[in-house]
Amino acid sequence: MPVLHQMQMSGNCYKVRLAAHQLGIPLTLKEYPLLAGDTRKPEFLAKNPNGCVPLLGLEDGRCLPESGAILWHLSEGTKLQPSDAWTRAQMLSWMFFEQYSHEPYIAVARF
Ligand SMILES: N[C@@H](CCC(=O)N[C@@H](CS)C(=O)NCC(=O)O)C(=O)O
Repeated sequence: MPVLHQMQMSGNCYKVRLAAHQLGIPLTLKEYPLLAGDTRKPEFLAKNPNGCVPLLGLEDGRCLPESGAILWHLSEGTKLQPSDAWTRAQMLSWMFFEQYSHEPYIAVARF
């Protein structure tokens, strides 16, 4: 089963849990307490040199950071990702907007 390295209070991690739940994809959750510093330890940095969660660990050992990339990977070929090229580009447009214009201002302020 894939492992989601995550923080329960993180909106970026919530997006991944929500999509996986809607798709019926079971995930093992590995929690990284905010102030514990575990995302700065060599074991974690070997998986994601950027030192951030969410990080999706696949059963074959591959690791995928960045919530948008994880959402894209999980939703590939499912009802959550359109098949039409234009609509897929619109989906990406909203995902880039969320990361560049929403997350740093609204989500971080809320946090
Ligand atoms: N663009 C990244 C942002 C990841 C990010 O900022 N993660 C935060 C939690 S939301 C984190 O890991 N903070 C802990 C740390 O930096 O040690 C994504 O969407 O996954």
